[in-house]
Amino acid sequence: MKDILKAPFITEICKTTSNMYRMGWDERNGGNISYIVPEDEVSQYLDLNKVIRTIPMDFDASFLAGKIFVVTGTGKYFKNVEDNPAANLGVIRVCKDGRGVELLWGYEDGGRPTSELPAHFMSHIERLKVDPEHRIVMHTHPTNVIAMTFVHSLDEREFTRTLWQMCTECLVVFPDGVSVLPWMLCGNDEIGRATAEKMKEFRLVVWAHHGIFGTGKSVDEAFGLIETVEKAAEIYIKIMHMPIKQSITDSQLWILAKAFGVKPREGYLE
Ligand code: 2HA
Ligand code: ZN
Repeated sequence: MKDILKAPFITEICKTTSNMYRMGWDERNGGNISYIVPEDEVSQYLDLNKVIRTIPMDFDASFLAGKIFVVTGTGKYFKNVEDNPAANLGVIRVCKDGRGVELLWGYEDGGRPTSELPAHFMSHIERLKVDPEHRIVMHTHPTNVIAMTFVHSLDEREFTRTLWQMCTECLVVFPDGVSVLPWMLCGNDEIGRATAEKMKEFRLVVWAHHGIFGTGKSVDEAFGLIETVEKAAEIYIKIMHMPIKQSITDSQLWILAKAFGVKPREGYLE
């Protein structure tokens, strides 16, 4: 067996959590990541017949039965993941009946997966239905995105349009737009279901006054989506109380979409 601490699926998450911490998005235990790892990759590092313990769940994830994930631990700090991945991360496999997960590695101090596991798993299910190559759900607390949810309409179309107008890259990076949920209690099935419902159509879901969920085929895709939204939100927060002299028009956004071969979400541009 190879050393799991050198496995790309562990080192990549370590680097990413450190990076996100340094972005200022993941204070204390804020944020969580779950990442699908193909069985033939994990089996180079772990004996898949050795289950350390089974952790029950009170929602049905049978669609994901047998799938293996790296998941950040509940109460753990992104700041600390890189120094001690075995305590802060777990490699888990969804049970056959979808009512629990088997711990294959990690959570060494008796830990458990993130409190947002329902939102993660339900989102994975919906994203996999629309994109079989989907692999990652990333939740974080980007400062300016949260700020924007206090001063901007939470209407998805309006929110997306404002972000698109903030920098030229945005429409190209997320032509499918950004979904927004109003404030809800976090860490339960209800917000998990609401998030997953949006994930049928969006790769990005903002939780008002809380943070954002980004998804993708790779860590880079999910992170890239979130950092682009956060950059646009930062510009919005910087300029919103100043007189605007000029901005990007809808016809310019159409020119951009054509040039880059992207399809803006139907009905979002005039
Ligand atoms: O894990 O971010 O939403 C802490 C959180 C909960
Ligand atoms: Zn959160």
